[in-house]
Amino acid sequence: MLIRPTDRGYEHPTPSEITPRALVENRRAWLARLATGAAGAALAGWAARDALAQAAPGQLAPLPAVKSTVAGATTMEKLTSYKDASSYNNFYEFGTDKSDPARLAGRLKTEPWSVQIDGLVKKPGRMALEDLMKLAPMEERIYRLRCVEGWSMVIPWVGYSLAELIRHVEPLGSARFVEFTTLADPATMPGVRSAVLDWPYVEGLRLDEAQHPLTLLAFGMYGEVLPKQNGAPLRLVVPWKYGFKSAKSLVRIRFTDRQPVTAWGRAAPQEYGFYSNVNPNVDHPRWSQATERRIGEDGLFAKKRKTLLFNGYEAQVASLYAGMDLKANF
Ligand SMILES: Nc1nc2c(c(=O)[nH]1)N[C@H]1C(S)=C(S)[C@@H](COP(=O)(O)O)O[C@H]1N2
Ligand SMILES: [Mo]
Repeated sequence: MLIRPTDRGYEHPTPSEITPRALVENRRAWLARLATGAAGAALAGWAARDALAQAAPGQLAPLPAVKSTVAGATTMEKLTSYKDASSYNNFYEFGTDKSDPARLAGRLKTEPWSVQIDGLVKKPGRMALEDLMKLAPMEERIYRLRCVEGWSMVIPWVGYSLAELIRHVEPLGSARFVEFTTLADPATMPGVRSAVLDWPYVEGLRLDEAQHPLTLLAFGMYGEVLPKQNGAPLRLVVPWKYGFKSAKSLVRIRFTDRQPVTAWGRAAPQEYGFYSNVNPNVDHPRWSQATERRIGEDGLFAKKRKTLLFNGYEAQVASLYAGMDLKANF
């Protein structure tokens, strides 16, 4: 987020090494599912090849899922490699370098874990991770995620619509927004001792955005539980918004009648608006948002991609913003 003027650019990680053991033992179910999707024989071959190239190393617990039927929840685009998705991260609680989270997040203690649900809701309380994981069937959702810094990835997430949890806890009629707070533990997160943000990391959505079927409560990726650097044990993924709205390692979900003050909004309100919908027509004050680099395509001859309105999810989400001035409500 704090792109220094001398941005060194993307440091390309080495290509992932996939062990035959991992492929055979750990990935079989996931690969089979990808290969037998609705796409038919020819595409099944393509999907299987893509999956073989992008498989997780099989060191984390598998997290089985069914293919999502939610509109917009899949794409034929090539998946980002697991290696890239789990080694080029923003998770400032572990430091501001892209490599810090993968290096330091191992200290994060994800068991036991619970999420406090409170505010304007009929059923407040603390929900254990195990209960949250049983609340709805796990689905695989292949989403593009675009960082405000100008890079994007295509990641197969595992989770269910946040709407399922919202329905379960029954918001009051007065609830208009949802505030998300993430873990800030100085003992395990070296980054929270620095003043780069006012901790804890807080994000927010309008209630109807939070209830949109594409808004994902994610527990896994690439057929396994989330790596710690990607926000274990549970995080948001809001694919039509800049990546910073997708808060990692959630500990509290609060329903409110006022627009939440977010960590990035507090740090630089003129740069990070509450909506932060991906929009090629609204530049960040310090750089254009018209194009993006797809991680994995960063070679010398790789062309930048055009950024799409709502990150390409316009058909699904544009109605949420009908009549709104997206330049004023950036
Ligand atoms: N708690 C927390 N959540 C966070 C961040 C963070 O620093 N702390 N960074 C955000 C940003 S800027 C991005 S781009 C995405 C990156 O997610 P990924 O590392 O899984 O790709 O996480 C978001 N969620
Ligand atoms: Mo980001």
